[in-house]
Amino acid sequence: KKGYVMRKCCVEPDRRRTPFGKRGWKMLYAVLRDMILYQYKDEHQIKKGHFVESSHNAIRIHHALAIKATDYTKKQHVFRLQTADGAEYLFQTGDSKELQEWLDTINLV
Ligand code: I3P
Repeated sequence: KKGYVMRKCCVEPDRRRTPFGKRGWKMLYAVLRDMILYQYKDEHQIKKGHFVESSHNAIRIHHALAIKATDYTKKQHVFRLQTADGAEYLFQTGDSKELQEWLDTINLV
């Protein structure tokens, strides 16, 4: 599964709240492969192997949980991703079908 999404970091892998100034939404191209959610600036960066510049560009999905973020009302079609190490992200997808596809893919690996 791959596609453009918007991402917001909420909780860091050390379980601390993502610091102010790093909590913004960012558009990126996400690719789920081998239980890792890779994040690229755009689809053309995949072959070059250029990830987004951030400490969150390869999120391990093993024992992670993706749930629809019904408590987050500022944007539509958003899911929350909680990883095994305690990090937390919000991802906004294009529509409800995309949202469900991401949830199914992440939760079934
Ligand atoms: C954040 C940015 C986010 C906002 C977040 C801000 O600022 O404005 O859009 O989240 O609010 O901290 P920055 O870009 O400087 O990191 P929302 O869009 O969800 O409001 P938050 O601190 O309440 O998470």
